[in-house]
Amino acid sequence: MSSILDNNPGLAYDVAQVAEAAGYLWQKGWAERNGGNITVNITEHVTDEIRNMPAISPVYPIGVTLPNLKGCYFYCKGTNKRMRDLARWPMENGSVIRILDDCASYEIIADNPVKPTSELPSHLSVHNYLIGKGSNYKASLHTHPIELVAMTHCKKYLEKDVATRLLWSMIPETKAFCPRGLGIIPYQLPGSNELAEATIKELGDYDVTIWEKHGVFAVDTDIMNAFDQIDVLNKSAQIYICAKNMGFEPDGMSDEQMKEMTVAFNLPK
Ligand code: 2HA
Ligand code: ZN
Repeated sequence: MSSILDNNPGLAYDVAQVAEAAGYLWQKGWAERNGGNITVNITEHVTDEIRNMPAISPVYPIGVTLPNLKGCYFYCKGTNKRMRDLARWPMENGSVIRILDDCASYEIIADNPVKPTSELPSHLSVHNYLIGKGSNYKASLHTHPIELVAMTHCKKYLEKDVATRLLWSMIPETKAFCPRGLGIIPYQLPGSNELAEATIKELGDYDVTIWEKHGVFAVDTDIMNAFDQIDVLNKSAQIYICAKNMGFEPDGMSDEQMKEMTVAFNLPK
């Protein structure tokens, strides 16, 4: 069977990266059943041939109007699809969609009529926001990292920047590779527009946000970078929990050590 990926190395590479990341999410235990979702703005790889491809689905409403998405194309994980299956068969467990000119609806164009993720309103609203501010970020990733989600069940970690400072202080690399920290988003219904709006508000200040008692939502230039930011944060959460399990509260890097590292790595304060 022919695929939209044929003769399009840029697009094939993006989708291969999504499949690789999906495998990591499963291996880490962050993607039970159909948990988590991924969307990537692939518009830069779209050729005239792709623009002329007919729809293979009905037109579906997005649920919101997103003016910056006019003419955009996205690879989206399918709703109810498993990350572990997507890792092996990305075009059977996800699809490429075209945003229609009303900026409020979409159609599937390839390879199979796999309906996109239930978090599509959040994902597309975020892409609309990123394009609007001239960002070069193309990927958004939602997943359920165990230790980070566990921390959101405790009020003190939900206060602004408390978790960020704690996680940064566990190991120098965490601030180096997640320099904007972790934004906190109070509980909202999964898939709701309220959740999308709250996420966008926090993405002004953070690349990685956490949905209370649910999971993480991260954005970056590509899917691997989005994954890596979550991975370094969750590693720090594991170190913190490991120390607590050994029976002590970890000291964390001192303010002096944090300051020295911030200057040495040229990081934002
Ligand atoms: O797509 O994780 O939040 C499955 C989810 C929804
Ligand atoms: Zn989820």
